[in-house]
Parts: sequence; C-alpha cells; structure tokens
Amino acid sequence: MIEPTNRKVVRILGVPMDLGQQRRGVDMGPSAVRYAGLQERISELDYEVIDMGNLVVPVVEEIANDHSDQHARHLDAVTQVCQELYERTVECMTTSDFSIFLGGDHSMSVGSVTGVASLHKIGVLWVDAHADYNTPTSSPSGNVHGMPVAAILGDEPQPLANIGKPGSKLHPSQMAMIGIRNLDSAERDRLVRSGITVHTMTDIDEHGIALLTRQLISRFKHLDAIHVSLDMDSLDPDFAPGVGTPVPGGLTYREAHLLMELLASSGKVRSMDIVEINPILDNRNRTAELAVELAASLLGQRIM
Ligand SMILES: [Mn+2]
Repeated sequence: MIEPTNRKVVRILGVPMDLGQQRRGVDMGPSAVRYAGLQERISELDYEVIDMGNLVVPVVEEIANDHSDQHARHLDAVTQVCQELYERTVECMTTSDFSIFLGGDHSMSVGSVTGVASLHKIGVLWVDAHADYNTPTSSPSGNVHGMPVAAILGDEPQPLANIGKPGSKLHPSQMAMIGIRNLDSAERDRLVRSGITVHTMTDIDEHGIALLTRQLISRFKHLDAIHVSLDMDSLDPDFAPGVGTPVPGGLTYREAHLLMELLASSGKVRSMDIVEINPILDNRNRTAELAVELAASLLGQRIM
C-alpha cells in the first residue's frame, strides 16, 4: 500500500499544437520537454508529479482544406483546442498545487490563462520576445500565435475571446510583459494604449532583471496568484536556438533563472506555460533542457 504523503502535487499537461503559426515542429515541444526530464527534475524537488498526457490536437494536414481566414489561420481548430484546454486547466488547477502546460505554439495560452483566471484573481507575466497582442486586422502574418494576449483581454479574435465566458478575462493591469524586443507597427500602437505593463529588453539592460521582477511582484501583490507564460523565444537564441521565431538580444541564461527564482520566492506562482519549443530547429534538445531548468527554478530550486 502506498502511504499518503504531504508532498505538493504538480500536474503536467501537453498541448501539441502547431496551428497558430506556419513552421512545423513546435507540436513536438511536449515530447522534447518530457525527454529532457521534466518529471524527474521536479520530483527531485520533492513534489508529487502527475503527467496528464496530451490533449488531442488535429494536425495541419487534416484541416488543410478548412479555407480558414488568411487573417487568422486555422482559427476554428485553435479555438476548439483552447476550449478543451480551458476545461482541462480547471481540472488540473483544482486537483493540484501547481500546473505546467506544455506547448505547442503560444495560441494555446488563451485556454490555459482563461482556465486559471476562472478560478483565481491572477496576474499574468508574459515572458516573450513578442507581445502577441495582434488582432486579425493588425497582424501582418495572420498567425494566431501572435494574438493570444488580445483575445485574453477581450479583443479579437472573438471566438478565442469568448471561451469560458464572453469577453475579457483580465483587466489590462493584470497583464505584464518582460523580454519584449520585436513588435509589429500596428501592434506597437495598440500596446502603448493598452494599459499593459511592458518591460522591453532595453528596460532590462537599463534597470536590471532583479529590480523589474521585484516591481512586477509588487504590482501583483493584491492578486491571489501569478501565472507565468514562458515563451522560450524570450531567451537569447544563443541559449535557446530551438524556437520558431528567434530574435537576437534576448534574456541571458542567468537573467532567465533570476526571473524564475525571484518569482518563486514570491510564493504566488501556481501555474505556467512553456511554449514555442521547436525540436527540429534545436541543437540536441538544449532548448527543452533549459526549459526544464527554468521550470525547476520557478518551483523553488535554489543553488544553496
Ligand atoms: Mn509568444
């Protein structure tokens, strides 16, 4: 008989979706992170880790003839996946102390954030090279992975914004971004007017990651929990080459770790996304290995 323990429970759920962008391979992200030893690593920190497996996600060949809107490609399929992820997120969050959602491209975060926001008054920290704040009208590419923040805040695309309940899931003051260094021009104009806190790489260079992270934790201190949405392209491609849209000049290895360590010390983080890992473009799985290291830091791993 297995003795009951007081260990905290971490749940892992994979979302092998590559429909929100046009490079193939990001659907293999959940496998790459599991192969890099996520479960073992977190178990070593004395958590009970339960892997819930993967959501069923259509592959692009199945829906190649869906005549989807070129301003928001595969929106129907992305919406269905996010709807299911929303429901499974509620299940994960109500039966664990911490949940990790493995992408897949960043469009999946509409599902995870909507799920977490339905249970707790949360702040979301969007760790990313990009703001993902386009709408089908402002987007130059029509890739839905550039739109999740707009949907979460109740803007377009409307089918994504209406998952769970119609409209906005967060007040703009509950959303903050860090690592930003690449904005589309219409997106930049929208972002400046949005009320979202944005810390660009320039801000990090000027003030340092520690100060900015402490300010973010303080900004969210009246909220119940923090959700970290970690796009691996926030890191410099020198450290994380296996992403679909690499942008030079990103977070260093130590900056990313310090960000996670300070967030862990806030005691408020209850959930995270790890997205946009593309094993085809990676170098011997090092991007997934780095993601595992960062997840361990967010779950309280310390050097001493
Ligand atoms: Mn992103």
